[in-house]
Amino acid sequence: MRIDQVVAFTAAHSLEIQQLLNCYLKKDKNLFLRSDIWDEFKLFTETPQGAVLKESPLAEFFAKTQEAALVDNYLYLAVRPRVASWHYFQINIERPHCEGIPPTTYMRIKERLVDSVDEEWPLEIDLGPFESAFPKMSQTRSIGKGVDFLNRHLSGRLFQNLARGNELLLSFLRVHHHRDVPFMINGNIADIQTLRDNLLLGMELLEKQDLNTQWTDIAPLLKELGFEPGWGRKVSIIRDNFSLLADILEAPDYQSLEKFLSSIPMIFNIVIVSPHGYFGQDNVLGLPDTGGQVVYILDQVRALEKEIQVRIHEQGLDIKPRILIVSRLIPEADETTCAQPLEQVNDTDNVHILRVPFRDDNGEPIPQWISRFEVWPHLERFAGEVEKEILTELGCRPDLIIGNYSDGNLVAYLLSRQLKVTQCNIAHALEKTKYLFSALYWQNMEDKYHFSCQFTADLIAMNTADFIITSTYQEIAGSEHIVGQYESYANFTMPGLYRVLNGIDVFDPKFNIVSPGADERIYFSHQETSKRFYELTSEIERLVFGEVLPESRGCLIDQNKPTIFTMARLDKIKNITGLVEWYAGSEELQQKANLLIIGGCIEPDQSNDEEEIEQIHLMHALFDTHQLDGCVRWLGMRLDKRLTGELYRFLADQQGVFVQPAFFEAFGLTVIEAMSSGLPTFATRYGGPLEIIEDTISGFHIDPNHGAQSAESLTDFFKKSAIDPGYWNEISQNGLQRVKNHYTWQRYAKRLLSLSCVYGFWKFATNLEREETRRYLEMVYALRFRSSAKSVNPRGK
Ligand code: UDP
Ligand code: LCN
Repeated sequence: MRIDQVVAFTAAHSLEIQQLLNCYLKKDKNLFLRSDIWDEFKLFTETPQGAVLKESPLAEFFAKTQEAALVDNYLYLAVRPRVASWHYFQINIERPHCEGIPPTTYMRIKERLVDSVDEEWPLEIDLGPFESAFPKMSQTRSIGKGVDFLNRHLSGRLFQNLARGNELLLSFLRVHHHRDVPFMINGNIADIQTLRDNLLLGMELLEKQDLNTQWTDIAPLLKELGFEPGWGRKVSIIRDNFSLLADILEAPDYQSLEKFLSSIPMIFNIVIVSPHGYFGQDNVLGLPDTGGQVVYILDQVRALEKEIQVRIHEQGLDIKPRILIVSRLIPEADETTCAQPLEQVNDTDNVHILRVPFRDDNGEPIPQWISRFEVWPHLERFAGEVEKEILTELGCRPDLIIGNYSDGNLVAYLLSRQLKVTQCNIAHALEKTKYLFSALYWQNMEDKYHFSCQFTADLIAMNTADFIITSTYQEIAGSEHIVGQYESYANFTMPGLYRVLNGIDVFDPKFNIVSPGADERIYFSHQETSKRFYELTSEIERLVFGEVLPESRGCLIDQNKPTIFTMARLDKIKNITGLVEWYAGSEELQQKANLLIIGGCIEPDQSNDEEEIEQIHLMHALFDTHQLDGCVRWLGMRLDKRLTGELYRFLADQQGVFVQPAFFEAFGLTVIEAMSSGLPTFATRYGGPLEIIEDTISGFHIDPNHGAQSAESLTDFFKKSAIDPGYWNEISQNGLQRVKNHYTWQRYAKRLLSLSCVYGFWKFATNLEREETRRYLEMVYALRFRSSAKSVNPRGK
């Protein structure tokens, strides 16, 4: 898109453009979304006056406009010519002329739509100036591959001045120890020359040994040369690491640097913070605020523990790694274990859930569950108590702190700041892009959602994190027409609160895509019959085809039809009621398949979550209005994980499908669970599934805003499968393969641990440089976050 051409074209066709802009004026709206803008533009180009605009530079300009505001005879446009690149313009309607404006002006215009007062000096939070000296990537295809860039940059920068780079590496090797036992090098290596010389002597010494000789057998000799444990458990590994370091000291390259850094023993104790919801191993999934994040973390810790154990073994160390998942202790925890202060995680050696309560003003534990939107006033006190608990539990500082979701990331920030430990963030789902105009109209939503706290917490935590991992690219920077979740924090305004400029830069090398997997012991192909949990079949038959149960509604009369299956928490955004509506609206689809829903509960009074209660009522109303009791089965219960896994396969046996109809899904674990069980999957095109599924190859994208179309694509699929029996299988196999190639926990754990080592070194190397940003954000925390958090009136009071 060439802006000069747009400007010239506007000047040359002012009459037609004036007519186009009048179409927007006639809409009697002052804020337009991308689809509104583009639909109107297309309509106009179908008219005789508008035809000239059809193939013009203006067409691309309008196609790339994400948002527009109409104020005082001006159309203001936020244009996104490519991923993560924004430009702002104004066009005068009476005398069409297009000119660029700074982001501040655009935001000021938007503020006027909300507050009629035009505030000249609102609080502006701008991180741009702090970051200007920091290395940033420039190509959109590099986004999410921060560590590759960082390694290249680091090796280049550190060794521009080879002597300084080597000194830095030497001092880094000195800091490693575990409970006062030194690793890597000792005082016998006082300078870089000695390190070089002794590496050579060490290699000579190792040449003479059998490759399988153990560290312990040669430790005294190597110690004398200045080498401590950590180089490897046997001669072959030690030799590789010695020569790797010798190469780096001589002529560094980024691949060797990453490999070497990843081999240094740095990570033994990890703290994973996930305060809200019910964090437990049983009976929690599907409860309000309790879903994929819990599944993710429980699978993540198993994979991480295993990988750390492998690494420690290879490093020749005898250390038992420890992982603590820190969550909230909920005294009134019903049939869950959330009232237990410490719980071991199943199938792990040394992973525990450590629960710490939220407290009221008198210091008493708050007994009941608190919505994730209302946790804010409790987090600072919670972090203080957690700090003490983890130090007692571990007996030392952790080596890495991983935050989860906005609240966990804020607590991870507070802990990392106190303990001086590497901070990693995982968003899971940022709320900002889930709700339309959530920043601009925050005041209207404040009572319910408290976004003033949440977005401030996000800004602080994402800028203090040493690194951030995301499940997909689109989570960071979106796609051609969809704004990324992180990208949406770059420039935004919350009128009356603050304006944000350069809130986050998605070109920052701190971003890395590390996608999760699905537990392979539970979610595997329906064709792997020897592994199947057939003992659960009769229970599944009862659940799917049985009589009405106290926790169910509807009975499937024709049991020969395949099943359309969906499972999610009953949040509005999951749009399960939407799917029921599409199904109810298509006679043809009803003839082809039944519908099975797992989510929420059947009785509204069993829920304490407003949104869930609303959805329960809506679901009953849909059953009543469309008389769905004979073809839709709704199970309002929480199934154990094995049962869920076998259920996906049971439905695949009958050539069913899985549907994920959410208005927005950050990643979508159910999508990869279903695909890895062999169920062809139809999932929303808004969010992670857009990237997980290759449309029409390994599944299908559906548009939650176009229900009839989605129902039609489901109907087509069943029709096509009936004509061509190989079709169902083709999609099923491609889905399975897709997950196998891209979404596994083993790959995840290896990657995350390597990243932790590289960013640990990066933090060490650049610690002072980010001090200014940190101090600035401390001010934002103290002056802005705290007062917003105080204004939340939590149910705990
Ligand atoms: N889940 C479940 N029972 C339910 C609802 C969900 O077991 O009633 C599980 C599901 O198998 C998946 C997770 O909860 O592992 C939901 O994760 P997803 O990423 O799909 O959505 P989230 O709930 O995190 O938004
Ligand atoms: C939260 C979500 O909303 C899902 O989209 C993710 O799959 C889940 O967390 C795990 O990251």
